[in-house]
This record gives sequence, structure tokens and C-alpha cells, in this order.
Amino acid sequence: MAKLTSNDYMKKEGQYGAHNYHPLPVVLEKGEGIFMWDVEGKRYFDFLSAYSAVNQGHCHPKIVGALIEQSKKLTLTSRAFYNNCLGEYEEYVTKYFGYDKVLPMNTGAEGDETALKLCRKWAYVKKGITENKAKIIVCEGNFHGRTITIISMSTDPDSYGGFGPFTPGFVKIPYNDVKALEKELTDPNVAGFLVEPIQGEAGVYVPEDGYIRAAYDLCKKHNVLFIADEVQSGLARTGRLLACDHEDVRPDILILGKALSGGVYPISAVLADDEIMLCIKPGEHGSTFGGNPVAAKVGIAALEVIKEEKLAENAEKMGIIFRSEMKKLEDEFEMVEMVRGKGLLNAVVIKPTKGKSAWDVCLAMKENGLLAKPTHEHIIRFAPPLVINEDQLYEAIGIIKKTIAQMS
Ligand code: IF1
Repeated sequence: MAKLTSNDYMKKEGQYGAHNYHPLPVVLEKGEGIFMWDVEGKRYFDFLSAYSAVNQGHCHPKIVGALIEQSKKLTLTSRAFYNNCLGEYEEYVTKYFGYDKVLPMNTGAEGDETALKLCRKWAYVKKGITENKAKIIVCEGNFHGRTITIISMSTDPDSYGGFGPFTPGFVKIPYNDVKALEKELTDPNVAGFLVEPIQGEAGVYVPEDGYIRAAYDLCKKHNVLFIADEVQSGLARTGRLLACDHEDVRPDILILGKALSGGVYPISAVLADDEIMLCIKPGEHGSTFGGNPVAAKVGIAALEVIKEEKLAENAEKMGIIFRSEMKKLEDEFEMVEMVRGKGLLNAVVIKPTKGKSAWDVCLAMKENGLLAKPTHEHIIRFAPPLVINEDQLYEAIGIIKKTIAQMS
């Protein structure tokens, strides 16, 4: 049988798969470090990193090694029994981030759901809020996943439209607005404040310096849990282990996902101290796969790589170069409106020029050997794996520059 072409693969997905995505027309078959290859053998710089899940680079040998080794021995027991990997992982991850306990789940959305349940339980058991009255404050422009409860918090019609009725108990305030938070916190039924330290889906929206610190302090003042969704911003992406570290904030509840496995396996985690975590009792929460032996081994390996390869430090350094080079494009080309971000979580805002949108720029960059994805029509996210070095970064910047020049 003749080898299938990219078009064949795309047609197959279109015919047999749900149409819940609109991918860039490229069919990938191999990844290594910061690169991916399509089925025709063309090489691309990956500037999406699976939305920050492959911070450690594609197919990192140490992480894949842990996956292979453990999957030959024992993959799943469920939590009906103990296994000999979970405790080791729990000790490792809690000491790594400095919390008493961890609750292991699989996807980011499950991590967020877990945090919401934990927060509500704490509100009734510890804070003394009347049952079913707890409120959780969230921010406009948030993205926390796709479940019914999570989209109940969303202000993006693409996320929630047509999926009601919605889960009650959420109060939406503008992001990066301390005053709005302060006002809502006076309600004694508020149990928690859930926030992304940098809003990813909103277009890599970085709040003003001091916002996270001020929000945290206000939560403390009102005995409200500060819950950080670091599913995308965490694990070295923004130049620190956690984005909250930029303002020395230690969230009461910390949600991690994506790069917790380096992209080889769905792993998420919720971290908190005993006072909060022990509010949930046996039988009240869990999942079949959460905390399985493969996830445990993969999680340790993925976290070790972040430290061993100093990924946070590299993200910080490379991010500075990237933004300063993009600033030059901002001056040179009308099409480049502005660049923003922290570490290697960056976005470039595109001004439609000659009828060309961010999508067209991404298509052209693909032709030139670099993959990135637009968000909200006019924004392109640039987030390569954190293992990228300076030479590679300059080569990639060259591709971006060449593409913008071709289109201007
Ligand atoms: C998709 C965006 C990124 C997240 C935060 C929880 C989750 C996510 C802060 C849920 C997931 C994803 C999922 C991906 C697109 C994507 C995304 F553009 F939609 F906003 F990364 F920027 N919290 N983010 O960013 O994690 O359940 O997916 O494991 O295809 O939906 P999940």
C-alpha cells in the first residue's frame, strides 16, 4: 500500500473524528527536543509545546525511559489497593513544591475540578459557611478546561455557549483588578479565589506586577483560599518553577498538569496542606487512573528533568532574548503590534495587514519550518520547549522575521 500523505491523514480525521478542533494543516509523526517532523519528513521548530505540556522537550529520553520501564512491570492497580510507586512520587512532589499533601489526577481540568471541590469542602468543614452557600471568585477571560462546571466559570461564549444549564456558585470579576476582588471578598460566603498567574487562553495576558501578591494578601485577610491554576504557567515555563514565585506567593491550593509528565502521559496534581487536603475523606473524590504507577514514575522523571536541566533559568534567559528580538520587529513591521509574556510563555499581537490574519502568519511560518498557533484571531502564542538553546532560538527568530517580512 502506498504511504499515506498529509492530505490522506487530514481527510481521515475529518471523516471519522468529531469536529471539535481546527488544526493547522500539518501532520506530525516524530518529535525530538524542540523539533517535530511531518509525515513527509519536513522538520519544524515546535513553538507551541503542546500548550506547555512538553516543556522538557519531545520524547525526553529520561521521561520516556521511566514510562517504558514502569509499563513493563505494573501499569494500573486503581486506588482500591496500594502500589509501590505512588508513595515515592507523593513524597517527591510534595517536598519539591513544599506542601503537606498531593492529590493525583490525570488532566488539568480534573485538577481544577478537584481544587474546586476541595475549596468548597473546606468552606463547610473549616470556615463554617452554610452548606451549599459557598462562592468561588474567578476571573473574566479565564481558561481552566472543558467540563460543565469549569465552563460555568468561563466568559468565552465558544467555551460555554449551548452547553447550559451551568453550575452555580461562581462570581466573575475582571482579571488584574485588585479593587474588584476586594469588593467581592467582603461577602462572608466567599470560600476561594481561583486565578491563573498569567492568563493563557486570554492571549498570554500578564497582569501588572504586584497583582498576584495583592490578591493573595487580600484572600488571607478574608480567610479565603488562594487557588492558583498553574497548569500552563507552572513548571518553569515563565522563568521560575511556578509563575507565583515571581511574587513570592505560595498558593493555598496549587493545580499542576501538562508538563508534570513532559507530555508523555496525562498527569495532573493538586497540592495543599493538611488543614485543607484532609477535608476530603475516603470515597469522596478520586479517579481510576489518578496516581497510577506509570504516572508516578513519569512524574518524578519529568520533575527531575526540570531541575537537572535548569529549565526555569533557561526559560528566563531565552525569554528575554525572544522578547527583545520581537520588540525590534514591532518597530520594523506594521504587522507586529506588540509582544508580551514572561519566560518562554509569550504572545505576539498581529495587526491584520493586507488582509492577512494571525492564522495566515501561522500558515506561512509553517511553510518556513516553525509551528505556532493563533488564539483569538490576532494573537500568536510562542512557547517553545524550555530546552531550546540560544543558537536554536536565533534560528527560529530568523524564521519568524523572514515570514513577517514576506507578508508585509
Ligand atoms: C485544548 C487554551 C492553552 C489550561 C489551564 C487548565 C487547563 C488548561 C490554565 C485544562 C488547558 C489548553 C487545553 C487545550 C488548549 C489549551 C489552551 F488555548 F485553550 F487556553 F493552553 F492555552 N488550566 N489548556 O491552560 O487542562 O484538561 O486540557 O489537561 O485543546 O483544549 P486539560
